[in-house]
Amino acid sequence: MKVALIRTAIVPDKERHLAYGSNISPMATSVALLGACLREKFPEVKISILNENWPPEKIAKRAAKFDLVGFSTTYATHGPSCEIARKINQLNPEVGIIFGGIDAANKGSLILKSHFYINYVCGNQDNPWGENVITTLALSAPENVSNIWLRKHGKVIFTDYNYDLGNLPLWDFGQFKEHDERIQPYLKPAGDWDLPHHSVFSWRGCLKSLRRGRCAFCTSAVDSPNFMPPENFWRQILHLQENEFPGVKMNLYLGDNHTPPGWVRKLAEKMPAGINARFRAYGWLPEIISLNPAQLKGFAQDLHAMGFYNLFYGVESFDREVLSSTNKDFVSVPEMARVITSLFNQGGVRATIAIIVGLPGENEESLKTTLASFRELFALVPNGAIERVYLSHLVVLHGSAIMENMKRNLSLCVDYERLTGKVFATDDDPPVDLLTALHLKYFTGITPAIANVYHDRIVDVSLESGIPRQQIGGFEERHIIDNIFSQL
Ligand code: B12
Ligand code: SF4
Repeated sequence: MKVALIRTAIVPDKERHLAYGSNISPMATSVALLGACLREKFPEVKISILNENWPPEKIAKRAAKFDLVGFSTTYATHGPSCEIARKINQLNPEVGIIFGGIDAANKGSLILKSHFYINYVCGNQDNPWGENVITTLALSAPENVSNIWLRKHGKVIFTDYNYDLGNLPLWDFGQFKEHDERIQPYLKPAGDWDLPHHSVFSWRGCLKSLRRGRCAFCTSAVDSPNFMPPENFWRQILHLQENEFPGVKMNLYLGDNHTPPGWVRKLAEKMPAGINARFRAYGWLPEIISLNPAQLKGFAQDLHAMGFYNLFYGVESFDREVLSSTNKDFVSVPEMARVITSLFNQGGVRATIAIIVGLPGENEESLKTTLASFRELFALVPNGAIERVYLSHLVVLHGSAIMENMKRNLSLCVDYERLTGKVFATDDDPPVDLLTALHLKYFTGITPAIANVYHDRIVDVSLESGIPRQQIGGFEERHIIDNIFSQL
């Protein structure tokens, strides 16, 4: 058995700013981990992680020589992944092809119904996880594999799931093609935001979603929390240090949906000697503001002790009504400023502020509120406490409540069909710019022109406040395409 894995690359787009000095993706943890799971269970299986930066034809040609090919995708790489998968199938119809990752997990059934050359999709919204899937699929009959979508007697079905994070093997990037070349830029000193970091994780789930429900744009809350034993987390960090970054201070991205203070305490207690790493991570503001000053100080000290230098806050909007229609809690600017200042002064932890333009209910007034509050926030916190702005326009994703609301709007569906010739409800690869425009038309009071003006103003406030341009960016940090909207 020979297995190839690939994390498909996004198509380069000069307009899109990701908030780093480079838009090149580092080697991806999803496929590194899946490769390690295969290696641990079946040392005899030949595993290769293909280089996503090769031309699609080369990827397809190489992949066609394997028995099983696993694609790790996001919404931005679904289309190109399907295209490569189709070519692989043309070259060798015997290859089994599986799609995985949160985007695929949110539309497993649609993918199999739309693309005959894709055989399986891993996971669903609650359990997108692939460790068991890839290992069992590599060596057993698909019907015995849990947590996948597959075709049976002409029907698409889903099998069930169970997994414990305590069982993970140690992983690294050793199975990636052109490994040495790809790791090279990370082996010399670089600024904190020059290169996108390699990611690690310590738990799965989202407490915000459990306690208050999902944010309306979310596709990746994963309801059941599953924590890694803290000792295992640190063992993994030491493993990366010894195998990938010897003698180098690692700059890592803790990809956990957020980092609860109680969990930070547990990680800090178990941190071993000899860790040479810095981390950025996500924070959930409504939880952090509920800490009293002594607890906040303890949180800042724990973060500092572990080398956490930046917390990312999904603020998204400063307007109460927009937040409420997005199912997010309102946090006042002074409260936000208090937390950011205290973590900065007591632990040297800086902040990333995320803002999304064009959420449900957005209008010019709400954008004015966001802009004014954002400016006020900068005025209230010490210089340097905010070091990055993650600005995006709304991207409507499969699996989100926003997408479901849009599917229920008949006029919107008619517009969609008129412009694409496809049925919205069954399209696994809807054009993101069209969805953004349709959402603006039916669920907000703004046009792309207004959204783009406020986008530019938010960039300007950030620049005036001392944030370098390369530290301003986001999911789709670019102007919304106006001409689609004018056809609606
Ligand atoms: C770290 C990270 C990044 C880093 C990537 C660093 C790296 N190369 O590793 C950077 C900053 C570069 C990045 C960039 C982007 N990212 Co990102 N990123 C994340 C983040 C925070 C963690 C991902 C991670 O490493 N998790 C740990 C691994 C082990 O888990 P995993 O990826 O989920 O994989 C597991 C399962 O999903 C499954 N699985 C995954 N792939 C496969 C494949 C197969 C075959 C199988 C069987 C299973 C399987 O098995 C794995 C193990 O259980 C997630 C949010 C999150 N918390 O998940 C967003 C996230 C994945 N990113 C997202 C997006 C959209 C992007 C961008 C497209 C943004 C943009 N517009 O440009 C780019 C695209 C990059 C690309 N090449 O595709 C979205 C995807 C949303 C969606 N529905 O598609 C997420 C979910 C954020 C969000 N909340 O919306 N990202
Ligand atoms: S967007 Fe983030 S905080 Fe909101 S439900 Fe999803 S994972 Fe949780």
